[in-house]
Amino acid sequence: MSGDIPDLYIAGEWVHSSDGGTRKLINPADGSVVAVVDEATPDDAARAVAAARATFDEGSWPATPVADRAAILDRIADLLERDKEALARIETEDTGKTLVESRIDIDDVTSVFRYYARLVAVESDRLVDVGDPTVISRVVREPIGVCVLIAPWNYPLLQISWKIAPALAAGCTMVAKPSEVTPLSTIAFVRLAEEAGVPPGVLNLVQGSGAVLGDALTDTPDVDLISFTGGLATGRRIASVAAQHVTKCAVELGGKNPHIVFADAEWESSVDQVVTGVFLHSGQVCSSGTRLIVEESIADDFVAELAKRAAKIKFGNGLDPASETGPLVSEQHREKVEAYVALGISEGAKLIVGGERPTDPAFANGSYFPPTIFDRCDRTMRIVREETFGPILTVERFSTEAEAITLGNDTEYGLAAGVRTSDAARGERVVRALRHGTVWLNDFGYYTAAAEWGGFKKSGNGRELGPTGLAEYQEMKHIWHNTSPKPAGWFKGD
Ligand code: TXE
Repeated sequence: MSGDIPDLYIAGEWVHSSDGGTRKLINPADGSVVAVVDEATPDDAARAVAAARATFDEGSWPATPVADRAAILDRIADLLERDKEALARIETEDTGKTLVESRIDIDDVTSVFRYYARLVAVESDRLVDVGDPTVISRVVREPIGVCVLIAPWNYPLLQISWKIAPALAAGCTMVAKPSEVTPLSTIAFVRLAEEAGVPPGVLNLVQGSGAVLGDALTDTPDVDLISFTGGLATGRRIASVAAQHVTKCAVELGGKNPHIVFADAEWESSVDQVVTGVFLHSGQVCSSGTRLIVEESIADDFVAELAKRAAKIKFGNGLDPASETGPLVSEQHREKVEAYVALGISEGAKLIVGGERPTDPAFANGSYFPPTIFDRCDRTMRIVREETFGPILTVERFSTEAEAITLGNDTEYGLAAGVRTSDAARGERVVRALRHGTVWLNDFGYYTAAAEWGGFKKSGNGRELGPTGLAEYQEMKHIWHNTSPKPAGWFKGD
């Protein structure tokens, strides 16, 4: 990772970029250079796809006994535990998130490998009774083939592990492409996977600009599945390229997530979780609770309390244990967030806290932006409709349950939502009425490897995690075995 050690992994070999290209990675906490990594060319990407194809078609991985594949996943999990501190530090320096968050991420990554090691080992074929005792009919699962796995910058190792773990468990081969902004933890991970015994050609790695490498990775008949997490515009483009080859394409495209608070909700946990739900990782979370929808009768007091707490959040270098949240991922991203703040003001939303980059010289070299709250918002505003991916909370108010549901569903996205009420029956009604892939009732932000994750509407299609997250990487094959063949008797031949 210094320019001397190669960072691309193709057909079991660590190699430099074929044109010698590199990229400098910047620590968003202080503007320092964290590393210089190889930047793949389209040719490198095409070679990686070819390696994955040849390994799938000619190699032994797809037919490797499930128990052996599961053992490799478990070994990867062991190595993740061994290297947790080093990986967490890499993640913090690359993304800016606090070390505490990075450690949680690495634990979650480990749990995903453990989960799929267990799940794949207990999966069984399905026998189907066709009503003829001479026929054995069964549905078996087979690996889908060559997978291209494209991840974003906000949870780099976590999000690519939701793809790599089930793909390996299923017996697929793959090309992983982390975000060019934060590839370091994925490079370190692939070295662990190699050490754990993943055979050459099964897991290939290229990094670099998606715009440059995209076509080589996606516009090809050699790929059987593309799994993408990132922005809506990129997801649309990849899905349309995939459609030309009828390549299966699973996309997770973010959200604009409502957090609905009824007047009877428990006060302390509601205030605390609304703040955490939107300002954790400086709002750079696809399931961030960025739209507060609060009952009119408590709205003034509730928002005043949120503003007080938001103003006290300590942001700073993620390596400093005193920091509660880190900088935004890059200067470019900070400019995007600032543009949304300006837009909110011009749309007539009432800025009540934050909104301006810090003037303290201690933050001069980093991409810091404070927790920001806009009150008096309505759903016609772009600040309420678009994913800002920054520490911005918008506040809308409602008077009836029906209105809360209408507001909560009035978004083109549908990834996640929160509902807070002490009335269990109402909670269940509202949860069922919301069209979002995950809904938390009196909680926010939690997930587990064993439960599906993904979105309704423009938040994407397909699911990661849980049994469905493994099924995405499998084809179902129906085998009809007649143990006592006889003529069909359809055509008489006379
Ligand atoms: O995402 P991109 P960006 C949202 C968030 C953010 C916006 C853009 O609102 O501001 O998306 O972020 C690769 N073919 N989310 O620019 O461009 C790219 O290299 C193939 C939501 O980072 O979508 C990277 O690896 N790949 C989100 C990945 O796609 C291409 C998390 C994501 O990049 C490509 C992050 C192409 N043509 C941002 N173009 C979430 N859903 O969690 C780019 N890429």
